[in-house]
Amino acid sequence: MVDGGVGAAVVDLKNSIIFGNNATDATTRDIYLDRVGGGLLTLNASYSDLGPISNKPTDPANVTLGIGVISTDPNFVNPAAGDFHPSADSPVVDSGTAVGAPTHDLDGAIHPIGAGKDMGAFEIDAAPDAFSFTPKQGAPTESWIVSSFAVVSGVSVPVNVSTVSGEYAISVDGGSSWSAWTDAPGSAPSGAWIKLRLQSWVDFFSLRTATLHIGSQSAAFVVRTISGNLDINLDGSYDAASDGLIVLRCLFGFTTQPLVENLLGDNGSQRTDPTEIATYLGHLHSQLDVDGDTLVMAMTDGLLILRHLLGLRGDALVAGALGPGASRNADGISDYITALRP
Ligand SMILES: [Ca+2]
Ligand SMILES: [Ca+2]
Ligand SMILES: [Ca+2]
Repeated sequence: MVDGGVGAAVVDLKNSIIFGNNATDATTRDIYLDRVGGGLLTLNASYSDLGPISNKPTDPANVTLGIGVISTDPNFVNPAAGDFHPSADSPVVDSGTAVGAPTHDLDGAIHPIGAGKDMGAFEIDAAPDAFSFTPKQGAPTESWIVSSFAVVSGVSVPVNVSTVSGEYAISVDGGSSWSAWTDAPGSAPSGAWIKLRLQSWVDFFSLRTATLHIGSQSAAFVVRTISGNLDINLDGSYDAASDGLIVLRCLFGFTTQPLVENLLGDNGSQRTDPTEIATYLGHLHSQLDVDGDTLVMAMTDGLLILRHLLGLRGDALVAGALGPGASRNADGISDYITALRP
């Protein structure tokens, strides 16, 4: 309430927020002006967010709403709990003026942060740091693939989170527990971890992308499906005597007809042209490093695949067939090859 007595009273409002207030004469008024007869009362406002003004109709005060005055909910973080920091998407952010403003806000932050000074007592940082996701190669088809997590940083208030073509989950306890997966917009505080997931494509060697938005930043999570499976001759089954031996011959350097000679039989193979098979194996090549030593070799990877197709497991699978730098043990190799024969 501004009460103008006899004489002249001039009130200047700048960088101020007066909202959600209950002024004297009505519950829906934020500012109540009462110019007592005989006095002069002037309200000049600029760069402020002001709710409805009650200007007593008899002898009204002189009100000037100048540049930068808005009347929109400032969207405080939690006013009921006494937190009057504006939210990241508040209209007061970057809408104030630095002219005549103090150098620090009520928290001690130095003005301005972002594109300009915020109205009100607090200067928030609503611009998160950039983040990114590592692309995923060789993902199984039609499966949920989960990204690494991004950390919300560089902000002093919670920021909006949303996704396109994916689902996200948030942890606010350093990854101990996670929210349910969702594609609905939400928000996350500074320090939160956010991971993204998407459903990989049904086809081999095909990309699918989901995007996560954290405030003004966004990053894509790109997932490419596995290049193919071990049904090399495309007859609907995984067989040592055809698929396994073709892989082994390929890794020994065979091309053209010797690659498939006497291995296709008459069993309904739909991929029989040696050039087509060589192209298919070329796509699959990097995924044939089944022992995980970064090399694709006939007498290790090729033999391991052949043995797996013959049904060998454990020591019988890997004996004498591991590269010196193999990073997978028998179980790991078996799991890896199993994924290639879904
Ligand atoms: Ca600002
Ligand atoms: Ca086959
Ligand atoms: Ca290898």
